[in-house]
Amino acid sequence: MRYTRAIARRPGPSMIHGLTTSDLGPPDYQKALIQYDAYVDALRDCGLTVTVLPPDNDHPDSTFVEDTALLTPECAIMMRPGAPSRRGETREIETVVKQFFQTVETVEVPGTAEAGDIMMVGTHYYIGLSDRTNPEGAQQIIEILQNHGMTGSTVPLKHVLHLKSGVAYLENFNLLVAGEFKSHPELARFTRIPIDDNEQYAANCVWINGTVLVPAGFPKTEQAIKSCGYRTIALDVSEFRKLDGGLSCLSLRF
Ligand code: CIR
Repeated sequence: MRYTRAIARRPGPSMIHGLTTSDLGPPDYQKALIQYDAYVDALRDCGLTVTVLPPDNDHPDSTFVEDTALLTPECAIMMRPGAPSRRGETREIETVVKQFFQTVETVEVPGTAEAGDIMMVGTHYYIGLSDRTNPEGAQQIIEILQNHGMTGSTVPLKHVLHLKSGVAYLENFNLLVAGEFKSHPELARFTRIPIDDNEQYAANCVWINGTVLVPAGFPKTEQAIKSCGYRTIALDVSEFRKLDGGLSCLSLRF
């Protein structure tokens, strides 16, 4: 697996009104922009050609582009976000996705799905059932995947926003796992790298072409990843964490 491209969207000033369950306070927009630019630089450092879209200030959470689409080697699938305030984010992303994909499918009513809930492992996709992704949405995605020669299965979640808030696939069957995923039966086939309970946020890492982006400030997790032989790049994403967002959420990689 080698990624060549990414789509990202710069945050707008309205990000301070983004959805959150955290008690970390509103993000500092200027600081977020500096962190964002370093993130895009890191994507480029991993060999990706990055399309950075201008802010969509009508949608405070629109910088979290990962949730709007699932990009597979065979097709793109536009999501229908479970958060009503995020539904309008997909329209413009779809026009961008169509520049790169011939086949673009869509999750339809009554399905809801956000791709932060979807983890790719080769041609299989694990789909978290969460407050944002419902069984109808997951079923539609599984059928679309099967129509294109891929497979999918569901993973019920209890405590995190999205599946990838708690797990990160690092290829070679290595899976970073936090909290409820340390013993989740659906994930038994992986070599699980457990995350210290004090570093739960660091479960949202991103593997890109052999390098793993890790959030700065979580030394045990970064060391555990290094010990598995990966190069790491630590990035400060404190302002995005205040909105329950992390490294994976900030781009679509394909
Ligand atoms: C939300 O609640 O939808 C945003 N504030 C955060 C989305 C994070 N996305 C992700 O984990 N893939």
